Amino acid sequence: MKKWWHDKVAYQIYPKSFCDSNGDGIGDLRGIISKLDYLKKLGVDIIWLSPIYCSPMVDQGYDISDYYNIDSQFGTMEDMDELLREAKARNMYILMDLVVNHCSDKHEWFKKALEDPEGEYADYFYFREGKGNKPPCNWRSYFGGSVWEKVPNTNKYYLHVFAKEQPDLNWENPKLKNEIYKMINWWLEKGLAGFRIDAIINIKKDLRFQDFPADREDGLCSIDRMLESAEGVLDMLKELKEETFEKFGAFTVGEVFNEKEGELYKFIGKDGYFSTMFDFEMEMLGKSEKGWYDNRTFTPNELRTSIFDSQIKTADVGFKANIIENHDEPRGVSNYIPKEDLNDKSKKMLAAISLMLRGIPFIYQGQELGMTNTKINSVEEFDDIATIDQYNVAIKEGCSKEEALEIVNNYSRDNARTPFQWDDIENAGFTTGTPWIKVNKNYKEINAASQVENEDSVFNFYKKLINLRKSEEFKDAVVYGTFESVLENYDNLFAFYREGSSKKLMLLANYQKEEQTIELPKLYSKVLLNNCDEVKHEKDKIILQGYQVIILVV
Ligand code: TEU
Ligand code: CA
Repeated sequence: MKKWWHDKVAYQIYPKSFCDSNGDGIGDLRGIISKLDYLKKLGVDIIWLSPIYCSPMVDQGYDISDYYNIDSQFGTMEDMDELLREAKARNMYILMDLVVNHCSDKHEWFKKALEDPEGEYADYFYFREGKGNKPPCNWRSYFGGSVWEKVPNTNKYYLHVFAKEQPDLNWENPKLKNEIYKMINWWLEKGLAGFRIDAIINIKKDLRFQDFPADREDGLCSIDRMLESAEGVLDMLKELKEETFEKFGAFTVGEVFNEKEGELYKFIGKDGYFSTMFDFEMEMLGKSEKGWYDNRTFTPNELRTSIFDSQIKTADVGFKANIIENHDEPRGVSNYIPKEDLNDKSKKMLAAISLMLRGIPFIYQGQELGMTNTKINSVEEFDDIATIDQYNVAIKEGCSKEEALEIVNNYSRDNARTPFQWDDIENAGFTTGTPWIKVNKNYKEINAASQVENEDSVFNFYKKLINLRKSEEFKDAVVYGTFESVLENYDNLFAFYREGSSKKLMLLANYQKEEQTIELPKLYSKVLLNNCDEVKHEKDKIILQGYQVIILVV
């Protein structure tokens, strides 16, 4: 059955870094409102806002101290209401970030819990007795160190799988669950279209709180061991959906890592817990559980296999949400294209591959301009909590300072968080004040103002891809059509068909700087999109230039 969101294009805004309307160096809601027409021009329908709730910003808003209010640095509830109205007037939909695995240690629930560690509110969290002088078990938090933090003046500890300022909420407690449902419904009644749902698999814990074998010298184990052994998250997700999203026909996209084999349909199948969930296969490629220092590079062939396998696995189940980057990742173009080959041509190729896949495209702010990783020159310049941890992990594992710095430059979440590059005036037009995080030095070459004007820009290539997806003629193939990979015997070639009930398209991408000669299995009738000036032929063969991508009607 077709759903209203199947043919939509989504866009993630990281509010703090998008557009500052009042010169305090921090992006805000009025800044977003002022750029809705820009997003409309690109072809965006659905906008996901990273958290704008009240927050001490230890993890940039993913630590929420009040779910019912807007943090003053982003604006007011009136601004939010206006954003909802202005979006609606443009047939656009707003999603907020739903961060309910944990809250902030400054949330009133947690403050009350600390005041009375035996009382009602302690049970909104996981307060547990230590083992002698030691915490209840040896799990490592995502941001380093134990997941347990001492509750002052007791032998108890509270659980935090992220930072210690992000205590985990106890989803076993019906009172807590009902508070969360109430809050979600309150927002949906206000006119939100839905949510992006943060770290949702984490809500179910292995309540035995047992040790697992240590995997680093710190004596701790990856939190993934706990997630693998926890059972029952599916029941929680079902109830969550029934109590909230389902009643409103809300659109939801889950941040789901490592769902268990064969359970995909429960997440995004016909009666799935979510509308869709992110496809993280390409993001996970080469990543090591040991830390960023141990990540490995990968070849275009490996990338192809990971993307195509995921397309095939999802085909009969539902739609995944396709991304090449987000606020937790380095910039896609920097991550997936070798430095020496990074140019508009290769950026467009990556764009075409991503947007022509079956699924819902999510574009991260600045991706449509081909924004790149930034350069971090010293430890003092990091802002992100994960980056600081990973720098220390690298040093502990024997990397030199220079090596550690290079590693975090490659993977830091700060890469995605530098200000949006609007134009070539000071601070890239992001703010008239001092930006909270440094602007990428390349804003004079890469910015929206020049790209919107230039027919050949990365921006306009994205726009063409979006138009193709939405066109009456080809929507059936691009949105609803099947995915079939071909020509897999060629190296560094991404080739696939998208076939609808009447039209069949083919994408061909030469993922290398050298040209490559291809023998097509079928004749084509038309070139719909090309990132080069021409399609070269030699008899009935096609010669693809380095990083050329073409979309054909076959
Ligand atoms: O991310 C969940 C998550 O698993 C990440 O922490 C991931 O491990 C990390 O980014 C790797 O560098 C979500 C949010 O997207 C992230 O921004 C938050 O920090 C995190 O939850 C906690 O809310
Ligand atoms: Ca501001």
